[in-house]
Amino acid sequence: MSTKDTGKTHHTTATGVAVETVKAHAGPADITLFGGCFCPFVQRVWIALEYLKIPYQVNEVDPYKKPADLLEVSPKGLVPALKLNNYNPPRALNESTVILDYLEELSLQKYVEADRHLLPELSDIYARAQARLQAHHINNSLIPAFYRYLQAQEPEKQIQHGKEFQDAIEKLVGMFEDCEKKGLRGGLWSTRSEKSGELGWADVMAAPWLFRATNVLAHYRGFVLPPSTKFKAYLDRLLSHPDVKSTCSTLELYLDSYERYAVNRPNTSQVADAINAGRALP
Ligand SMILES: N[C@@H](CCC(=O)N[C@@H](CS)C(=O)NCC(=O)O)C(=O)O
Repeated sequence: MSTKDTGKTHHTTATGVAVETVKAHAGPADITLFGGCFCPFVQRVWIALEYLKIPYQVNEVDPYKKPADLLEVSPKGLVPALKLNNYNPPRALNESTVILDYLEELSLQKYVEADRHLLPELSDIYARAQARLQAHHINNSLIPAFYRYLQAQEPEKQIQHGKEFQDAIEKLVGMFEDCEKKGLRGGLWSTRSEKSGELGWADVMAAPWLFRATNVLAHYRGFVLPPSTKFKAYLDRLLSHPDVKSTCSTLELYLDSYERYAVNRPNTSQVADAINAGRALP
């Protein structure tokens, strides 16, 4: 599929349900989230903040303009970043996966009453390791395959990378099924969580790209999700989860924001450059 470059670019303010969430978190809090509404790395942190019920303030910034307050908390000028205002002077944190670790630990230490966790109980170290293994696969295979597929311009490359992305989803499904068979806590995949709406580590890690597969990849690459009905049911549960939905903007925002990737426009982003150069993602 070839896409015409109409010059659309990323949005800088959230739309739809996500605007309400931004408004609800406009006041000062111990944690400031530096985020951009289109960014999937931001969305995973945002979902975690909502789910773990950790108080935060949102500061919507344009990571391509690299404002000084963003560079203060994120050396490469990437979002997401956190400013921890309860320290004097305030402290900073960046890298979505490291931020997720921090938030999970913060929920165990400080927001105990919410009793919400993304990883299995501390005592089940094998189940925790499995959740991390799933996250490793998401970060090292599924996410790079998503961008390779979206940025590929030649039809044969699109087919090749589309297949890689599909295979990465199927491998994740295999990992979920394996954990379920072993009776390990595995987030929304397991039937146990169907009713309780318990989000897991891998759910939060992958949700933003699975969501963008249903809109951005479907639109620009004609992507069709794996035919497994169990996966479809899982995805429906994931994308309709209140803490995922509350961070989602409207379709137009994603289609506009990802045109740059779909036409592989030069100087799109550090992520796009890394994919084009065959380097690891920033
Ligand atoms: N490894 C980083 C990646 C974050 C990232 O690439 N964010 C993009 C927005 S989706 C960004 O800030 N891009 C700015 C740029 O490319 O200069 C993480 O996991 O937090």
